Amino acid sequence: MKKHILIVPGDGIGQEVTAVGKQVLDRIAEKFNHEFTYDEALIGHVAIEATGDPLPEETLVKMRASDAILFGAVGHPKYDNDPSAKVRPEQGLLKMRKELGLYANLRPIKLFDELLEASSIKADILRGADILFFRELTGDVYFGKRERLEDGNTAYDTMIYHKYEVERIARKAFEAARTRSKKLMSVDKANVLESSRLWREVIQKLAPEYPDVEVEHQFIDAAAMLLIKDPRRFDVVVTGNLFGDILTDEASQIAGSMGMLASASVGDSTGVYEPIHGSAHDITGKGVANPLASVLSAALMLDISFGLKAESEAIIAAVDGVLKDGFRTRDIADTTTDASKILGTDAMGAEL
Ligand code: GGG
Repeated sequence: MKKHILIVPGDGIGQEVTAVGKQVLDRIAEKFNHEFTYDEALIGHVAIEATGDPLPEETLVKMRASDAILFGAVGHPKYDNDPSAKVRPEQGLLKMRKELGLYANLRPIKLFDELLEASSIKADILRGADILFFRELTGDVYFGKRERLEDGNTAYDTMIYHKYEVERIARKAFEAARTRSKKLMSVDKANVLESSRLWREVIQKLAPEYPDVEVEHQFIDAAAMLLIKDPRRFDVVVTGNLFGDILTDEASQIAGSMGMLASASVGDSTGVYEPIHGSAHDITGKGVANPLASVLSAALMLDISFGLKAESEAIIAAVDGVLKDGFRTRDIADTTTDASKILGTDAMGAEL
């Protein structure tokens, strides 16, 4: 199979982990006799530095021309302490999602058995947890009107959802639930927010079209609590952009570390595959970042965008293999880890 993949490392550790993700794609191409060609493009802080724009037009053109995108992360600490900055790395990420119509962000919470002890949650309530989040990606406060009033002391963000936006992601989640345990949890804040009442109404109206799927509604606060208390109660979860952003970071602790969680953003055009973690400037350049989320994102790409199931499974098996062999990056190491098996980014990539 011939495919053209755009590599968009972005900022911070995005550069380091995406390099490993690409190496793994190369190994798969060689092993399974595929031809993957690559191009590279800028986004985020590195793009602002080079062009003044967090998502330059040239990057968008390359994105549209590719079969899939392996993405790293965006962000830079200098903007965190400068609330007045008008141009920010994250704007590149949001514009990319909007321009490419990437409305569904799939975040599988896969717990490798070897990492049961690395999790912040007790192993006995965790064993067997397997969750697939659908985070809506093109609506919510991320895209609603926002403003700081002239007095400088008042600000607002608008949480906005349209029926069609809820419907299209809900359909994806219902379809996924059909292939799994036939249970769908929808998370909202319908006791307070009007946009959540619309969200719930749309899900309830769709439910009769999927009579084989049992639907449960949870408020975001209750869902956040249940996720820690009883993670096995969750299977397929559909939620909005903001709640999904927060809830999946929480869920990363089930998998042992943010460094283990891959994601796929899909919708109207080219799919984007990226770790859920950000640019992590505190560890950038130290060579210690966990590359496995990028590697597992490459596996999602092969499965979802190219339909290469065996190749995707080969990557997951390789990750499982290195963990079984005792290798860890420092984020997933614990007191029982053999110090000689705590690897840096590149060394972990080389073991795969
Ligand atoms: N790879 C994910 C990433 O770069 N995250 C940084 C970020 O700004 N995330 C906000 C979001 O995902 O909405």
